[in-house]
Amino acid sequence: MTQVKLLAVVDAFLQREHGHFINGLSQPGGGALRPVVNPATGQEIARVHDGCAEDVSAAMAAAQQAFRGSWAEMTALGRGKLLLKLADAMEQHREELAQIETLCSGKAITLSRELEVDQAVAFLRYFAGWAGKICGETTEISLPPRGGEKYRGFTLREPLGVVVGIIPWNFSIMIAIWKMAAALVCGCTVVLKPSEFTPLTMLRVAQLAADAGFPPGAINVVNGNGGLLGPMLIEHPFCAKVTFTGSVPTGRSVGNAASALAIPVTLELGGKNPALFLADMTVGEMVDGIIEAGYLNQGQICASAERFYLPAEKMDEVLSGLIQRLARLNVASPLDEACQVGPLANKAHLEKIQKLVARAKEDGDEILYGGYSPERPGYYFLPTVVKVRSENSTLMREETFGPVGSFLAYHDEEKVLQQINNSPFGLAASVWTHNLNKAMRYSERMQAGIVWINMHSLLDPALPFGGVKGSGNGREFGSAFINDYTRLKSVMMRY
Ligand code: TXE
Repeated sequence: MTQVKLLAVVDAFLQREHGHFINGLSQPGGGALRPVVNPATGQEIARVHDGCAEDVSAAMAAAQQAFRGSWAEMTALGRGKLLLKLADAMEQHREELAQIETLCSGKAITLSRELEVDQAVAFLRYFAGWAGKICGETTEISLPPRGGEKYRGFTLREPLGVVVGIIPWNFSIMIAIWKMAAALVCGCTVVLKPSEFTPLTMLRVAQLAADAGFPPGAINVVNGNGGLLGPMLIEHPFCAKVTFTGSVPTGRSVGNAASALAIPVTLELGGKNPALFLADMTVGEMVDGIIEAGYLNQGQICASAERFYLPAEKMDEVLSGLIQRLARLNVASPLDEACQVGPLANKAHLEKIQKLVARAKEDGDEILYGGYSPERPGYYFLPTVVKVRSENSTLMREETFGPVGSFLAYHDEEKVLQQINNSPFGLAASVWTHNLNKAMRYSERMQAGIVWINMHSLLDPALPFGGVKGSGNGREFGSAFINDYTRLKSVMMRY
């Protein structure tokens, strides 16, 4: 066991008074104190003041002032350089950020280091590379030149303004960085609203950004109750764009609130992602693939697979191999570097998963492994394997967002593709096979924003990410993000 010792700076940070980060300064605010609970122990580790209307107004005003002033006056390359400086600072504070993240979310420390910090740094550097490359185009104008005059047209890419970014608890740094870096490199400024469960890490990142030279107001963080602050932020007159990642019901309400005011909105919501294994894969390859697709970070990844389709003739052998592998995983404190199964992120989430598994039992699904919390403090739930009765089982339709794989055997690839697409959601999917022809054809037919072939869950900043159907709209990353954070202005001239 290699239990990580908390850094002195982490202890000191937890003991500070926390609230918001507005106009370049840490501002506790005066709202009620909300406890931050370590999901590995159930113990309170810090307290954060809830925001109120005054905090929202102050953050939005600071962001608007920076948008019109210091941030707009900076050159595009200057903005890119600051993003690179923040990336360097996060790298230097890697362990500190990773420890704070693990304490708030229960994420295994190795994942906090590699996914939250290292990946956030990679995304920051990717977006920084767009600085100076976001531009319009010049176009020929076809108006008749009656008196010999000529025309020329061109487009300008203008930043939208103040972007409100609403962040979930599953990747409190990385998802915030996706939204923040994309907005900033386009010339927008941001007000971030972290999840109530993970309010600390972005406060620390915002301070690192200020220390790196970001002007006051470019990056603001307001903490508190999402149901209260969300509408205030979206309806604020300075809000020019909303970008949200989180649950389907909250996302719908955010989408409705923004659309009612004609504010552009990007929604990255959950779903019920499928993974299809074709019969040519070996049992070992299928087991490895299922663990990668469904059980990383206790399944708390929006792109994780929850519906697994296995060839009927191999189903029993694969499930028995999977159960043997899951049984060997190390259930441990997330501060243990050998931890492979940590707690779920919060009590409410644990209770939601417990209810869904209880409903599955009532439905007549077979819980082959797990399905309960081990005897230890904190919000643990064992990796769970469920052989579902049919595609109509609750667990084939409702997102658990947890370590609960639902398995259905199939006999006919054509029919299973129809079952896979018969879902109101479409964030992510994967197909696993050595048959290139099938891999290409099936990936084209699967209804999802991203389809992986022989892999699952891994994202790259160069490849757009976002859902189809009920899983949201808009695309993050690639060049696609530019459309989401800028608008085109046309200029036409006669000479
Ligand atoms: O998510 P919410 P919650 C799933 C997961 C979990 C369930 C509820 O199954 O058990 O959702 O989690 C803010 N206007 N996912 O309640 O509500 C909120 O403060 C504007 C899946 O944490 O989606 C937080 O910052 N904002 C998911 C953010 O929205 C509002 C990731 C997300 O919270 C708001 C997280 C409102 N009316 C949970 N109400 C995924 N698929 O990525 C809340 N918020």
